[in-house]
Amino acid sequence: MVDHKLFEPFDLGPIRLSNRFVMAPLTRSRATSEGDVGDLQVEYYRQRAGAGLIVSEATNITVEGRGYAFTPGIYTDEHVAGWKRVTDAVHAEGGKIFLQLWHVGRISHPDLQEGGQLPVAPSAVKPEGQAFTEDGFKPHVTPRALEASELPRLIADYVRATRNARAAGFDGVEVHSANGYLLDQFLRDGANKRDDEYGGSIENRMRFPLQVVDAVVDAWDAEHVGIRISPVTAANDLADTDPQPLFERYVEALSQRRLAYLHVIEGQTGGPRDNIAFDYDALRARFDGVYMGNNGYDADLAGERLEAGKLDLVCIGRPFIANPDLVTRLKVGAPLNEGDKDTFYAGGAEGYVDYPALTPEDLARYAEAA
Ligand code: 8OZ
Repeated sequence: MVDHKLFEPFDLGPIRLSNRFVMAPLTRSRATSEGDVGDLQVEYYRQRAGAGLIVSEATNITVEGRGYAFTPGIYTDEHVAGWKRVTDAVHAEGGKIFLQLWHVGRISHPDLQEGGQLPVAPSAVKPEGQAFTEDGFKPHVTPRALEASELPRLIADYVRATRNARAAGFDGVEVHSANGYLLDQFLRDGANKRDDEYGGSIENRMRFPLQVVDAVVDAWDAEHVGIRISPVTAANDLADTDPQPLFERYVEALSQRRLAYLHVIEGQTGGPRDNIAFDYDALRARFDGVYMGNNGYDADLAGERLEAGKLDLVCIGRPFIANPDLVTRLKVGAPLNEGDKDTFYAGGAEGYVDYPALTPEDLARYAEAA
């Protein structure tokens, strides 16, 4: 049975959500070459404002942090103006929206960098795989290892992006510390081979991500800052030799910061939940705050885990692509539209803003049957 508490309002600190369903950050690659958003994104996010909370698609905090063509930015005045139209549209529908702050680190390509420079990373370790450039997929390169003396510059980029997100009307920001991007590259030892105070021990590997979190909190406040982690996902060729103690320590440190929420991808991002053993309840126990569970959830699993005290918010990704009114559909038990994978990242309106919501007649029919 669906847990009805999922459909009731939830107070995320000072932010009242209309329900406990969160639309996951979903890269859709429809921004301009400059990272601007416009009419298409306004319509897309407006259609999905029935989620209790939307987390925006991952958004570049700077050119250096960009790893995929046609992803949006939050580092220019034009970016702020474009996003302001999106947040206004979501708010007009009674929704709430956080912006996800993104720096990809080594998951980039010189074609996406200013002056064709190398991508930056904690260490010069090349990931397997390919980058998505404006000319298609190109193999990743060996990144340039960041000097410790450069890190304040990156922190300043996070701070500027946070201020910009606030100016653009977002309800908060989510620090992207998952899926093999920059902060995750510092955390997990598959990409962090440093021998300074930013590498080696767990304490050292957490140092830069926590400095970023502290700076972002300083730039706004803890109630408006969430964070996303993915302890075992293999996305972007990243792994850690011993993730359980690493992420338990990280979550303890995050808990001390009193963040708005902890967003955890349980298992492989977009894949199986349980093919790698990991104790997520141990993370939940270490975080004194709102726990957002993600990956492969439907309303039944979310209801069960909410009932068992294992999550507060449930974050759903792909079903929101094809079902703008997903929460309504789950509530009335209506069938879900199937998403078309060919248009997930294809650009343009098709497969983006043309998935149908239920009509009032459909709704009446399902409500009657329920
Ligand atoms: C899919 C395609 C491109 C980027 C992530 C931001 O995994 C992403 C992403 C996902 O967090």
